[in-house]
Amino acid sequence: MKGLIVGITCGLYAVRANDVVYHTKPRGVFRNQGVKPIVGDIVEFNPDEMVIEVIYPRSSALKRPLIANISQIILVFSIKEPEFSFLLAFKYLTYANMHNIKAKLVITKIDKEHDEALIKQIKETFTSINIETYFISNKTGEGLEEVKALFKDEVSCIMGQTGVGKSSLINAIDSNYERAVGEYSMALGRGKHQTKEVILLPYLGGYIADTPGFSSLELNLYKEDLAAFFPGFYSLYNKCYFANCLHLSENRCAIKEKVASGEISSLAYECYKKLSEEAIFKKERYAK
Ligand SMILES: Nc1nc2c(ncn2[C@@H]2O[C@H](COP(=O)(O)OP(=O)(O)O)[C@@H](O)[C@H]2O)c(=O)[nH]1
Ligand SMILES: [Mg+2]
Ligand SMILES: [Zn+2]
Repeated sequence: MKGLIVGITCGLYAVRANDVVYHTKPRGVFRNQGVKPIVGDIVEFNPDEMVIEVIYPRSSALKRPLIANISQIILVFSIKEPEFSFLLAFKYLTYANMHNIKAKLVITKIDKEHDEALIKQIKETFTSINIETYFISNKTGEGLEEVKALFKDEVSCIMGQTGVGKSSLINAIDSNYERAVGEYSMALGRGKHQTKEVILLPYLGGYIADTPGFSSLELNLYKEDLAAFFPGFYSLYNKCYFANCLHLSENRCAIKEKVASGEISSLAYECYKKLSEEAIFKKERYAK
């Protein structure tokens, strides 16, 4: 029988097929081959023996969160508590680009007192690079209808730091889900109660993944990947004079020209420089 892995608990793989969930184990042969099924895998399993026999090829696979076959990433940030970060938004968007998965931005907690100029700046910055951006409140319901529609027929992975309101968003768009909601702790600077596992919830003909938040430090990007996949850079990448251009101190850099002409916002470029500074090289640049 063909099914979808929707969760993993205590070594058992929950496989959903025809609206029934089976608790299965992978065949021993996978272990010998060093292959591990992950949430999002489409598998062939034997419902009598409750064993997974085949893992179908993945259309995409992320390491953080560990999940396969998603069709879009819904990046969740809050306007406050924790503060919105352009730097982090660009980091996550680069990560999505690297995996060739489309991403959309959802900003929560707009019911909290906030700076309207910041909202305007977020809107301008991201819509100018064709990232759909939505502002919502999980508390008052503002903006939720539009965001609900984003999930139709998609396998969506909700990503974002702990405490931004990922689980609250899932609960707000469907009251059948009772995802554990944590508090944002001022003292810890993050959410207190954390979603611990990756889980796929059926929704509007597709699935939504609720995931544990992870620290941005765990999202390691290399300088080369940033240079190629930073939002807005990709189509220009081959236009720089140097093939391995990092768009920093190099001459005849197509990216820097677009920054100078205003086609790439200086805010985006400042974030790029900072992320590149923090990142390490993937390869030794010059062979000895
Ligand atoms: N005021 C307000 N609080 C929110 C909103 N969304 C989430 N919260 C609160 O933020 C905290 C963290 O939410 P949670 O859903 O657990 O975040 P997660 O870690 O991303 O899953 C909880 O105290 C929620 O009640 C919102 O839109 N407005
Ligand atoms: Mg959560
Ligand atoms: Zn360049």
